[in-house]
Amino acid sequence: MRRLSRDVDGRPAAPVRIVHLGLGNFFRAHAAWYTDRAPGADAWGIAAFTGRSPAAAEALSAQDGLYTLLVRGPEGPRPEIVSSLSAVHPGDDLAALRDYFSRPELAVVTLTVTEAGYRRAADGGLDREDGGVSADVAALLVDPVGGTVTTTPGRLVAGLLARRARGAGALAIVPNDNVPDNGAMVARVVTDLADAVDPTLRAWVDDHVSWVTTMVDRITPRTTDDDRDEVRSRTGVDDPETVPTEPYSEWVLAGSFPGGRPDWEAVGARVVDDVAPFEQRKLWLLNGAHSVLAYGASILGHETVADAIADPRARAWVEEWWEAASRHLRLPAEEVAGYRDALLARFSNASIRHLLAQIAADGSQKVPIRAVPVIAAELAQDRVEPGATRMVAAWVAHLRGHGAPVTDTRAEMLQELVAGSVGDAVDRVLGWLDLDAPALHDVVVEQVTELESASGSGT
Ligand code: CS2
Repeated sequence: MRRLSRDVDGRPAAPVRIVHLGLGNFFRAHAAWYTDRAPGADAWGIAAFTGRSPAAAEALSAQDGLYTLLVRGPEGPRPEIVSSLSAVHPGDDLAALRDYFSRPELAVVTLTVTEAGYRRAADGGLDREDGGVSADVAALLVDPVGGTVTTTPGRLVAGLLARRARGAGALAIVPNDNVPDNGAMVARVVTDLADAVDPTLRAWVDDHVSWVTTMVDRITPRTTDDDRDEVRSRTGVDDPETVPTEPYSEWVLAGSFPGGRPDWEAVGARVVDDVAPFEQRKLWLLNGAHSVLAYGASILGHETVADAIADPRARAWVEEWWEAASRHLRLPAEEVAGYRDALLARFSNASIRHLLAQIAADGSQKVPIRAVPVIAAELAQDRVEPGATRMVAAWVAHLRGHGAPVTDTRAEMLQELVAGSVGDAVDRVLGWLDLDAPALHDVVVEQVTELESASGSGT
């Protein structure tokens, strides 16, 4: 069976002007795909560093950085080859990372490291208690040009130190993770770490780094054998690095690019002054509904988003959640209605096997930003509606052992929060979420109790 190679399948590798951290499926279906299709793509190569799957570096390098995007839409699956990865490195190749950062032609650094990857403390700043963070600070204090770092803020500071040492000029840092105001968020953790390592670095960073804020969207699950088989039978190529995705895609960016950037707008990205309305629309309506389903519908026994949304009970939970969230969006009602219809179609796409268990992971990072702003806005209007609180209730039931398995970087702390009676668990979780309003307690306790009995009955 044939393997991909640039001699046959793709364009020649473009010179590296973008570094990416976190080479997972989402990046390959999103920013790498926009970069590949942008006019002038032959001048914008990406050097990508793996995150949680270092083996991908070897597998992708063996096929010259090329991979097949399998776009699964209503007209059937459509394979597309993406050529924008000019080099792929394991995440611990710090020599390569420092080398790219010290090149003046490097203009953009993109990130998809998941919400947990930024190592934030509860106040949004860098979590100095995190073992990886303190090890990175210690390593860079001892050896700023060669110290071994592992966290995302640590790797960025190591890169920026190398860039400053070479006088290589300004660049843009572009986080592509689902966190509100993600440009300011990454700026904060990186400058916190920089301050701890070298107090003179902040002034250089202020002058040389542009923090770009984004909203990103494309539903991209993990690859299955079925995806690889589909590519094999349609193209005659054996591509273990196939990435399945949906046809829909959105990328909204705000911020400057002092070293230039690919013409992403020509292929559908939007550059705006304020990302916030887009980000709330997407985070609350899409990701919020995802979390409602991940916790709630997995308790009903469903495995994927498409299965869950076909169940009238789970679908009603999503609609109720949307009713509550939509009341607080700063967007025209027709736009919200159109977006909700589109979401129903996207969630119903059964050719995408999007596992609820995958979405359920890292709830400690997701629930606070997906549920809390909506519940708080409801409380400010004296409303406590079950539609708004169900995500939290289902999360509590999930943490207490119902539905999808618990995978969370803060699992131990969460287990302590939900121990004991339902009432105590709800109190502690609401307190942890800074939602102390007494009016919420009874509603959430009733919902958790209901969900736990649904789980027991297996319906
Ligand atoms: C999902 C997202 O896993 C999750 O938390 O809600 O990955 C979602 O699929 C993407 O944000 C869609 O753009």
